[in-house]
Amino acid sequence: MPNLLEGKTALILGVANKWSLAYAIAQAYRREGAKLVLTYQAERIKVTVEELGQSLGADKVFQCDVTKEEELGRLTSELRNDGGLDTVMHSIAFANREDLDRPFLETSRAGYLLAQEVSAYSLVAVARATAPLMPSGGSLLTLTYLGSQRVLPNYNVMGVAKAALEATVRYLASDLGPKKIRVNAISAGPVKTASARAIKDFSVILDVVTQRAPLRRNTEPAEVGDAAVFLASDLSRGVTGNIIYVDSGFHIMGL
Ligand code: 1JT
Repeated sequence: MPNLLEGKTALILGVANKWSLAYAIAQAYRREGAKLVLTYQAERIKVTVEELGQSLGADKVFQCDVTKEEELGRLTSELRNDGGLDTVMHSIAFANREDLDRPFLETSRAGYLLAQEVSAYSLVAVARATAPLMPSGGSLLTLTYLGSQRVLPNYNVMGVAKAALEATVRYLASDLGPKKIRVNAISAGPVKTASARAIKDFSVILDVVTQRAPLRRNTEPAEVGDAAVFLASDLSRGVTGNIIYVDSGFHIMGL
């Protein structure tokens, strides 16, 4: 494999554990020669993420809660002194468990707003905080899921948040294109991450994919990592505002 990200610095938000898609993406970026900067949301996972950073060969690990403007501002200043960025991977989402368990109709105002703030608005906030660190252009990337486009059982408020996130990708791509910053998303097939483990009947979802997806198998985190390498690298220099499906082809099927 050539070193597709040699000389580039990548900021990755959302590595929480070894199963995180962000972890697989970080591994792929590192393999391709990128310098890594990781962030974690709160003190509670500081030690874990610092250890993950060490195992990945990350250069730096910072705290940054994306719902706090002052923490994003601090991240910007710390990274500015460090020589800027070339690519940013946003791998952050949250919804209250009860909103993924009961009918969508029962979603509370607070639960809806929380999912939107953490899962969709945070991309706007991260884009504003990091664009100045990419003065000669760069790539911003996020993760989404088919539940944004179609109704899937239990995805509920996250589906609505991912729909907003995908529209956010397009509006940011339009705003940041003139600055040579590209903005894209990977729509990953379901993967048994820590977030997914808590979802009831998640193994049924995985089984349906193996039966019906064109490739007849589930998505591996490393496949998402490799697609992310493409989108972070100059190979994708003409690609912006796009949602790339890395899902064994599941999204094309009607039944
Ligand atoms: C969150 C969770 C965001 C789980 C997520 C997610 N994006 C994808 N998944 C996995 C998933 C979940 C369901 C599903 C398919 C995939 C949990 C915590 C909050 C953020 O149903 C078809 C429910």
